[in-house]
Amino acid sequence: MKPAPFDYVRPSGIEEACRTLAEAGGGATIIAGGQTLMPLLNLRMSQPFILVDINGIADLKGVSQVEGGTRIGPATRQADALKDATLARHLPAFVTALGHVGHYQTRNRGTIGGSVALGEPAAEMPATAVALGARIEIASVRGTRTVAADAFYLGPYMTVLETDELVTGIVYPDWPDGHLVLFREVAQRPGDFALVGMVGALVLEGGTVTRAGIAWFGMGATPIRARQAEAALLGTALDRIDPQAVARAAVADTAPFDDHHASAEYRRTIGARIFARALAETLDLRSAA
Ligand SMILES: Cc1cc2nc3c(=O)[nH]c(=O)nc-3n(C[C@@H](O)[C@H](O)[C@H](O)COP(=O)(O)OP(=O)(O)OC[C@H]3O[C@@H](n4cnc5c(N)ncnc54)[C@H](O)[C@@H]3O)c2cc1C
Repeated sequence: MKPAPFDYVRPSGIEEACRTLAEAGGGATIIAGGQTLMPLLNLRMSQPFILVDINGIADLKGVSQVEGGTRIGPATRQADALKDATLARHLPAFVTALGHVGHYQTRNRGTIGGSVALGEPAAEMPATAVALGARIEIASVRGTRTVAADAFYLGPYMTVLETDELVTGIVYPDWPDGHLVLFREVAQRPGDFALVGMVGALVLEGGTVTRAGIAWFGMGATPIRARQAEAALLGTALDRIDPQAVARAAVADTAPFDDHHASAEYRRTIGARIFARALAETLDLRSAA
C-alpha cells in the first residue's frame, strides 16, 4: 500500500518545527528515522496531513557532556550512538542495550529519540532511559519542559507528549566510572523486539551496592522500574545478596500480559530467570540461578 497524501516540511530549526506542529492542530507527525513510521504510513495506520522531517535540524543531533550527565540529541542515529566514545565511557548500559535494537540496517536510519518517543513497551531504549534515570527535554510553541523518563510513559505507544510537542534532548545522569551493567533479553530472533528483557546499572563500593537503577521491558504496558529489587540491593553487601530472591522481588513489580508471542506466565518465569542470572553474573556471585 501507499501512504495517504501528505505535505512534507523539513524545518531547519526547533522553533520552526514547533510552529509547524502547532499550526497543524494535531494533523502533523514528526518523522525521524522512519523505521516505525514509514510502515505505519504505508499501511495507512497513520494518516497525517503534514510530515515534519526533523533530520535537517542540527541542534537535535549529537552527544555532549552537560553538567551532571550526558545529553543525546534525539535525531542522533542509533548507529552513530553505538560508535560514540563518550557514550561508551559514561553509559555502557545504554550502549549494550542499543546493540540489541533492531538490525544494522535499521540502526543506520533509526534515531535515539524515535525509539524513546515511540513508547513501545518491549523496546530497549525506553527501559534504558527509565533504568538510568534519564530526563526528557520537550519543546513546543508554549515553551519547554523536562519530564523524568519514569513519568514519560503512560501505556503502549502512549507518552505524555502532546501532538504539538517535540523531544529535543535526552539527558542521562552521570554514573561513576567502573559501574556495573545489567542486561539480558529474550527474543525470538536477534533484532526482534524482546519477549522480555531487563537493563540497568549498579554501583559497588566496598563490597556493598550503593546505587541501583534497573528496569524491565516487555513486562507490562510501559517500561517498568524494578523498584523492589533496587530497594533489596541498596545498602546490601555482596555476600548477603540472593539473586533469586531479588529476581522474585523484581518480577513482583511487573504486569506482563498474554499476547500471540508469549503468555504472561512465561514472561514472569523467564523474567525471573534472566534477572537472577544477570545479577549473579554481573556481581560474580557463586549462587547463580
Ligand atoms: C525490522 C525492524 C526491527 C526492529 N527491531 C527493534 C528492536 O528490537 N527494538 C527497538 O526498540 N526497535 C526496533 N525497531 C524499531 C526501531 O528501528 C526504530 O528506530 C524506532 O522504533 C523508531 O525510531 P525512528 O527514528 O525510526 O522513528 P520514526 O519511525 O521516525 O518515528 C517513530 C515515532 O516517534 C515519533 N518521533 C520521532 N522523533 C521524535 C521526536 N524527536 N519528538 C517527538 N516524537 C518523535 C514519530 O512521530 C513517530 O510517532 C525495529 C524496526 C524494524 C524495521
